[in-house]
Amino acid sequence: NARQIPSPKTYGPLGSLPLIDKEKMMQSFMKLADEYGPIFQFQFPSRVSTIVSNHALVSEVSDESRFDKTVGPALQNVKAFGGDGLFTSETSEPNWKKAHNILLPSFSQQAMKGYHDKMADIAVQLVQKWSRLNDYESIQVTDDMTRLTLDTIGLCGFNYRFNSFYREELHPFVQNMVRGLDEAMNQLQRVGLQDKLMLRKKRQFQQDIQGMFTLVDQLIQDRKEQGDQGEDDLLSHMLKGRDPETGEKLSDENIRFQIITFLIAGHETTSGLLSFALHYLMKNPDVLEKAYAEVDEVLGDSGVPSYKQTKQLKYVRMILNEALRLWPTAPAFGLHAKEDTVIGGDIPIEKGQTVMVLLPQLHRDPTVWGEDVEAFKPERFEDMKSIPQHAFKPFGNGQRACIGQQFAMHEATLVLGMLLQNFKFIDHDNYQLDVKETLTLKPEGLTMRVQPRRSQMAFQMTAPKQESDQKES
Ligand code: FDE
Repeated sequence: NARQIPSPKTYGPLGSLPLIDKEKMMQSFMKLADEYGPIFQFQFPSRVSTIVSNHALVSEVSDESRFDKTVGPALQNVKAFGGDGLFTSETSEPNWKKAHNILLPSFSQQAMKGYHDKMADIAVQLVQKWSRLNDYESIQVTDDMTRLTLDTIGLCGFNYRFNSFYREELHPFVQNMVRGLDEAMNQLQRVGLQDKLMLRKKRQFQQDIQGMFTLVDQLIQDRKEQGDQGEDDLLSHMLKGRDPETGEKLSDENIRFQIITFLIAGHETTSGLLSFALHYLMKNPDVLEKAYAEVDEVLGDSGVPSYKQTKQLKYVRMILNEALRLWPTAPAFGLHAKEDTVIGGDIPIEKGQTVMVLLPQLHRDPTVWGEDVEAFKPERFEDMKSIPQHAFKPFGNGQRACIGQQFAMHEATLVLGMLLQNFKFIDHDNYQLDVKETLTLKPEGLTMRVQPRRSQMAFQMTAPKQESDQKES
């Protein structure tokens, strides 16, 4: 006997749209999941979305023999500038597997050693900026985190300096990207004719896309002209790499899409993660105390953390994981059934039918996390093996999971470690969490103040310790 999937009520051609806050779609879906259960169908004006959000059902749809990633409506719109880059291509598009094979080694744990000094270079810029603030000046947290993560992926990926800490305004590329992503999301909520009438938005969208292409094509062009200078970054890997399966290289057009993809995927998500972590640290003094203790023990006054020291910041990583549990900054992903199948024992899913995994709700499943799901407790991640498979998926699923996971976690651990090493965090106006949704999530309007924790900034002690580490071993 097939079970009917619960579905909120509809309002004619608007479907169920009037039930949700259009600015906060994910958070509205979380409330609907509380009301309608771990699987429900949401009627948009021109499509229906099936949303799954508990551990049992997500375990089933994570089975790659039955489900594969789908480039859902939001990603379809992003395809206008992400093209067949890794994020916005179907698994069946030839360039997905090819680029995946070529790029996998560039994101291995081994590769992180190579990026570490560049990550530290940008992190030092952040610490210097904060250390020069006056007591009464407050920090726009998400803006500075966005400067940091954009500059990091730019430098590690393409040896390009956005120099975001030297500008008030966002870099023009970021303006293009933010507006482009915003438009891609807004297109989702417009009803047919309404969308067609948005001529000025469409023109702006085209201009933004052109702006992104121009910068990136220039980067590729410059690198080709200047030839191989021994760079060891994503761009050089993409230009030189051959798919071990087919022997083929990536085309210039595809490299353009990959670069844009890494810039998008690699910075909003990681900056949101760092921002949420800072918020929760300020609201949880016990956690903050433990974090300071770890950082003082592992790093002390020893200057910019080495790769090895960064790996030792175990509690800092647990804090980041707990932040990703409550607010996974890439909050949802889409899958489709490869054949007719059944989930939850009696819910038929037809071949090609899509489901959306709603991560913030999955990460609040009381059968996994207990009744205190809203509490910020990094100790949940003390032993990663104790977390059931498919209960925690901030980096997505299977072969289509985030290729940048190690990169993001290494970067975020290093940065949070350095901020803890150097600053007292002050929640000066008792910030109340307001989660803003674009393609990603971030704590809207979060500000903080800082005071130095030591008389000598740790970063003034010059170069990272990389060298001495190597001598020791
Ligand atoms: C991916 C990803 C994902 C999945 C999605 C879907 O499925 O649709 C997710 C969930 C994610 N990712 C998440 C995240 C978070 C964070 C923090 C990050 N992420 C970060 C990063 C960085 C970088 C560079 C990246 N990221 C990248 C990426 C890519 C390329 C992708 C696609 C893959 C494939 O192949 O598909 C992703 N990422 Fe991430």
